[in-house]
Amino acid sequence: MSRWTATRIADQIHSLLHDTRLILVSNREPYIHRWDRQALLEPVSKDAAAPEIPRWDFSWALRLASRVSQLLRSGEGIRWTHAAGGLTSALDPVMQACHGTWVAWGSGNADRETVDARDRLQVPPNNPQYLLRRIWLSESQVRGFYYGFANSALWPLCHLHLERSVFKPLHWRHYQEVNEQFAEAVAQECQDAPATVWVQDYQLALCPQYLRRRLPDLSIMHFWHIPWPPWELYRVCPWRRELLEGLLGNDLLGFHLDQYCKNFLQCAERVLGASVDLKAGVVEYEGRETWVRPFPISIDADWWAGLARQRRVARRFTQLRAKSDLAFPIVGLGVDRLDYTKGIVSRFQAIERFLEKYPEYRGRFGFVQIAVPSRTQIDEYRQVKEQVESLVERINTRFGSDTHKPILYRYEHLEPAELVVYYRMADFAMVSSLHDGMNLVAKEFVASQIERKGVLICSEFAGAAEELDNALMINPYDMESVADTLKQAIEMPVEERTRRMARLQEHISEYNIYKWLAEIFAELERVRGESHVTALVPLESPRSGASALPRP
Ligand code: GDG
Repeated sequence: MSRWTATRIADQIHSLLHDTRLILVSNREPYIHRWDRQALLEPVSKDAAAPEIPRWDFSWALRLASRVSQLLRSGEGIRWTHAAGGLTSALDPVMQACHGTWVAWGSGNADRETVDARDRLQVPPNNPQYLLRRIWLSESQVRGFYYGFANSALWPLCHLHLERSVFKPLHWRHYQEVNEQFAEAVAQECQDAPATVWVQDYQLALCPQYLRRRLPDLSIMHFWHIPWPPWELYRVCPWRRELLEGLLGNDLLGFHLDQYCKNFLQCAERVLGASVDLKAGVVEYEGRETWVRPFPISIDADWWAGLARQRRVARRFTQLRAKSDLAFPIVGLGVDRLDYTKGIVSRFQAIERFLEKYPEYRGRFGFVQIAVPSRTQIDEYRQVKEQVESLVERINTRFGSDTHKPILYRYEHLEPAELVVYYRMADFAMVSSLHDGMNLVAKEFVASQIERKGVLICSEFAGAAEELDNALMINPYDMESVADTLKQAIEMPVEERTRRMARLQEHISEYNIYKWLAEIFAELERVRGESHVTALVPLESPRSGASALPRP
């Protein structure tokens, strides 16, 4: 069977959806509008900075207000960007092909200026293909719903960090309120034509149930991008019943791995007393069925390989390599949102141990860490940042000199065209997650390795480890053995590197993001009882070969 591509998905999406309209629901929006500070301030700041204006003269404020109103009228001064992130880039072409509606939080500071009276706009802004319906959240809702319950309670709980989970009734109330708001908006969007609703991730666990109350016959599915914890841990959540009931509003619920499905099914059984068929992967609760299935997410491997091959990438590659801070014979790489689940501290401890244990590599080895700022309003994230940065300093002081530093730390978000240069350049990449739903960085590194000389070192506790068995596996808690694996990666003969990388590439090129999408839609079709496919997708790893994909 030929490979799944964006075009093939686009061609089949209408029949996969049975000609219903696709309504995608996520916390993050695919297009963001922001005021361009330059356009806003330039004509004002020139005058405002003039020394002859006394400090008590507030005429600059009047000029700023008049500039804002002028820009508002003309629509100038507002810039839009495509939200960064694997999921939004993968789903955007699908939405463009099926002309559906995407419901999301309008988080840009000029988002309100660009919608119509029903909070909608056509996107992409330069080539309208589908509707974006924006939801507005107050500052206290963002604090309680997003930074609070979603990221200070659910995120640590699902990643097995019980000690970091904070359960506050106020956060929970905001979480319920925002999920109601999303459900209400989606219900409104469903009024015009028959729809299929696809909810994304852990910020919206209650949305399916709230939606089901409004529209009992609607087709609803959900993809949960992070792990689901085992029952022994999950049960500490004060709202364990409500979260499960929320998700059981779905017809189909997807996780990356079979293990997360099993954890969820066990929670439904033990917490709610629901009737669960573990083998078939189905829960029956209050007269309804929810099917629970593994769908390991992937990337658009061709897109990353294409980007890595671009001439500008090759030029930047040469430029970076010539810089003194990267002029090492061996370059390692880590790319992560700065999150405690990614195991960045353990990674640096292992690197320190490696340099201690194998002094012959001092001065010959450099490690680039791209740390993307994330959830900086939460204390836990600020603490981990401090911890990481002090370790970087310690290692650089201990093993560096005036001319070289073993760790090159970049705390910033890079454009994909810059990120790919590092993916392509690295002799090895290190994913050391303590627990991770999947980890797309591992797959992006593989896709971008066009010379096939890099080695992937992958934590056993990242979902990606189940598929990427040609990586070198590590247990990030075992510092001594991680240090030895680093040495093994560095000393791996070229033939072995190439062989392993070729196999990894074969896998992600077949199991790409489009196959992921096709499998989810085909399974929804089966669940609705309208499928021509008789076999179920088994509750096992994606390598099992059985598939519920429709024939092309
Ligand atoms: C959650 C789950 C699951 C990173 N730095 C830059 C940048 N990135 C992009 C990568 C990649 C994405 O961010 C990170 O994805 P991960 O999968 O590694 O991690 P999470 O953000 O925690 O994602 C995870 C995922 O959802 C999908 O289901 O795999 O387990 O935790 O795409 O490329 N992108 C750009 N510049 C950067 O500096 N442009």
